[in-house]
Amino acid sequence: MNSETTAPVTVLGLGLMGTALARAFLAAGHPTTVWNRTATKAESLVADGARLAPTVGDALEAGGVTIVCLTDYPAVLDLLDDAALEGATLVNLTSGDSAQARETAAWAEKRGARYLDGAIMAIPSSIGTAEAVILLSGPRPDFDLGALGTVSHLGEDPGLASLYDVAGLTMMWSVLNAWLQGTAMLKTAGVDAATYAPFAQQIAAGVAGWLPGYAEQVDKGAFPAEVSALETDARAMAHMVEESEALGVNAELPKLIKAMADRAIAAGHGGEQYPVLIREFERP
Ligand code: FVH
Repeated sequence: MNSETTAPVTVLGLGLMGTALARAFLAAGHPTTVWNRTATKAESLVADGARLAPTVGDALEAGGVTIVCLTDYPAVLDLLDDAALEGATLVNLTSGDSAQARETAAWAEKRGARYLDGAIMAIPSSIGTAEAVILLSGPRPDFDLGALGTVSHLGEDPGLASLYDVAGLTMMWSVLNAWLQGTAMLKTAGVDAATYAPFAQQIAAGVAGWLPGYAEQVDKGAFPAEVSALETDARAMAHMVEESEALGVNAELPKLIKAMADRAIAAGHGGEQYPVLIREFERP
């Protein structure tokens, strides 16, 4: 056991995720104090060596870092409103948006706490493995949460972890929706989801490989058509809409994709490359 894993930690909130966090700390050797509104949820952790604090105040006094993982930010404020936070180090891993994170940081700092906001981009069963991505933002941490997974500090702005979280969720659901659209189309020809999945996986991996080059174009604000012009892409998008309608499957996503490209073309960007659509995404 190294000195970092002997650092005490406290976990407030023992839902599915909070329990996984506390279990990973215990497994790594951290002296772990836990508290949950419904105390019975702590039983198995206590059996594995966690200390159950009788009150939130007692939990906060246990020393070290206090991880907060509740349903939402109102629950966090509700729980900690009457607590003595002077000198505490809080890491709030509850999901929310960047405005909530910044407001909660200001609220906690006013009460004398050091506050980091965070986001967990993982499911409970992956906590404690390198696959679990934990994002932190706020003051640079002088503690180690490596027991939980792959932890990255994104910067001083406490809203950053939530912003990355929401950006990541947008990517995740967009990819899944695109896969489901293709699956619905192929099912009409008797191709099942499992047959299409490896093909879709290959496309997704290929597209992922374009991102660094496309990011360079976005950052420079210059979109030379090195591979394909947007107006060429738009012709393929028309096939996607027509095919969906002809097959009698949902055409909302193909229409949305095409409508955004059409607007950019109407604004004079038809000869540029796809990432020029950032202009559409940047608009309210
Ligand atoms: N589970 C997951 O896969 C996702 C992965 C990505 C990140 N999320 C976020 O993590 C937060 C907690 O999620 P969870 O899955 O642990 O949620 P639950 O199992 O529903 O547990 C909720 C805990 O919050 C406690 N709680 C709620 N309201 C209050 C309150 N007013 N005062 C005190 N505690 C409160 C609740 O207590 P109890 O009902 O057991 O007494 C649970 O401990 C969440 O932000 C996800 O978006 C997880």
